Amino acid sequence: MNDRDSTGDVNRARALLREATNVTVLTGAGVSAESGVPTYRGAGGGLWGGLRVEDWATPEGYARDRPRVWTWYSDRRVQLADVRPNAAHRALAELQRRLAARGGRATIVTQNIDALHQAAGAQDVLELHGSLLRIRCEQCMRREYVGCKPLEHGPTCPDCGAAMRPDVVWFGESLPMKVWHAAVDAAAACDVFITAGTSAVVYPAAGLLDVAKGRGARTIEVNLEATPASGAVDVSLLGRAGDVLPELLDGADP
Ligand code: BJW
Ligand code: ZN
Repeated sequence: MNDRDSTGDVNRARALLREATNVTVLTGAGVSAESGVPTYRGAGGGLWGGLRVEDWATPEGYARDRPRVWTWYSDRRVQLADVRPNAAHRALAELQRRLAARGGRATIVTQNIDALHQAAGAQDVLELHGSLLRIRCEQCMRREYVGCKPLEHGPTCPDCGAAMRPDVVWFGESLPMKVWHAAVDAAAACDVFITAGTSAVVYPAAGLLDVAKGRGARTIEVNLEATPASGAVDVSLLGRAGDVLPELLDGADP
């Protein structure tokens, strides 16, 4: 928060939140950065465990070298065991509680696969890109929670015998349809849409901002730096999510 108008902008954003009963928040890797989870791109990001996400988080990357991709996910899973939610996750869980207490609703839609919103006490989080903590069958619907357990290769499915894979969404793959539709509905129904800690370049998630705007929502961005969304939002707040999101809540209550 170091640009000249930052105090005025925070106050404008607080005023928007004070008026709102239905808020939708889209989060990205920047919201987990202060917990020590590396981002994919932008400030301080680019490499996840030494590998570029564009090269390996794809069906082609998996087909090219399954053991390597399993090790990559296994290492990331194990690292998550020592990771805790930060002030940004806690602020969003608090926003949900406050809005619910006054008959409203805050929906958290996340691109993150680290389950840190849930760990901070958030309810009904919509995980657009799956979860690092689950694996799923390549053939049938079976999903399994594996938590932070190391898994150096995929087990076979106890139901159908096919291979299991990480339950995440790779480039070129469909998002889980029920979750995606729920996210579109939440974006379409909100009075205020917040986009936080995302570079806003990965679709369809980045398009939720347009859905919300198209339905008349007021929009707020929280990020360390400008993104393609910055010019489209009503209020752009430059700063760390762990500082800015709690600040937005202070004084946003009637
Ligand atoms: C802070 C901070 C702090 C840091 N405080 N801020 C050409 C044009 C348009 C689209 C396409 C295209 N060619 C292909 C596509 C589609 C493609 C896509 O979008 N590609 C673009 C990159 C070009 N999308 C897909 O393929 C998607 N599927 C799809 O479209 O299917 C069709 C369909 C649509 C709808 C329904 C059904 C079907 C799938 C996308 C899957 C993305 N998967 C990944 C990997 C997950 C697994 C894994 O981790 O291994 O998801 S990629 C990676 O990027 C991950 C993230 O969720 C996602 C978004 O990243 P995010 O969260 O924005 O993080 P960063 O790192 O990019 O940004 C961090 C930000 O935080 C930065 O701005 C920092 O400044 C900031 N920051 N510290 C505040 N403390
Ligand atoms: Zn199966």
